[in-house]
Amino acid sequence: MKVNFRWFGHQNDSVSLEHIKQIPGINGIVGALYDVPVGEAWPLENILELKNEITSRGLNLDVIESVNIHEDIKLGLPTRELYIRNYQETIRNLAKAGVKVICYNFMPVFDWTRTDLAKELPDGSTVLAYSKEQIENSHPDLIVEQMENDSNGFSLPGWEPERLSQLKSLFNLYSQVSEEDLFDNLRYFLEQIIPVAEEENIRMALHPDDPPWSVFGLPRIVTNKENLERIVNMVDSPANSLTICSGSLGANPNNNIPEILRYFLKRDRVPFVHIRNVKIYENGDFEESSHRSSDGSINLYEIVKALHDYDFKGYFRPDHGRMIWGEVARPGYGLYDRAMGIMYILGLWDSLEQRSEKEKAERSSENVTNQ
Ligand SMILES: [Mn+2]
Repeated sequence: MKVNFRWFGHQNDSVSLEHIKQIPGINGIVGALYDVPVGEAWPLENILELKNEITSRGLNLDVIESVNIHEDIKLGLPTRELYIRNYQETIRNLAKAGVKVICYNFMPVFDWTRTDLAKELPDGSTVLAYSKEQIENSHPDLIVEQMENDSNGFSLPGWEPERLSQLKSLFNLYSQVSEEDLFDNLRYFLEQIIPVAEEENIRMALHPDDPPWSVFGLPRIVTNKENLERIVNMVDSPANSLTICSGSLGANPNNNIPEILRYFLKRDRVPFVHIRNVKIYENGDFEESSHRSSDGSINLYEIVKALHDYDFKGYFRPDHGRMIWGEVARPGYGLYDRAMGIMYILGLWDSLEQRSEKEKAERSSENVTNQ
């Protein structure tokens, strides 16, 4: 299991590579180019520049998150052909730079959605939170405005201004797109992307929708085990894989994350895992919590146990963290709580490792006695 940490580049992140390097067990950075408009091909030169910056600090750049998908692809418009060609070129360029996994999502218009980016918990820490009622009584424009105002001056990943400037026309276009259409448009995309990923030894890792249900009436399909299964079967290849994100899928209590994880690990469709906890309420609200199992609704022990049982060799990163100790950072992406999350996950992993070593030793001594 390779420990990774998301980083937004030296101009866009409050956290430095030097500090990330000091997290025990760290292997690499989950990075991206943030100055290429959605839909354009990522220039090799810029990718190599990012890679050199990261590898010169002794860290790897094996995982990219995200290469965002142009809305025309999700909408199935004729103009998608150009954007799909550009996406293929991005895959080839990333492969040239040694990248192994590309995380992406297929959510119409909005990326992850929250109603509060700094909800205060009783201990004084703040977290990202979602109020169902607030979404139901709000308007997309208001949510966009609120996200911008609450972002501590950082741009939010997935909330690129150029995409959101056309909110109204996008909503009009999506009013004609059903969930079945969205499945068709994803299939069309995968059929052209996956052969290129196979050729280039890259694994595409689709991230679940966050939250895993429709917001503002937009279609959403990457939401549960059944749909994930349908998607990996669309193009049956290990290159057509998943990012299992415990917090995104886990916001719906019907999603049994350890079970889903085991199912797709068995099929070798999980090159990348996002691990975080989330506390869900009966009324459909949820808030992010510390990684510790007892602080949220998800049993992280069972998640790490599933990874350990399958001898997981892929990548994980702590997903979001709380904002603690007065840190000022991009909401969800401070250093301290994410680093603590890594230590918790590694603690679980190491204890499982010790236990299986001990069991192995006991078995072999039993064999000796039996002989
Ligand atoms: Mn995630």
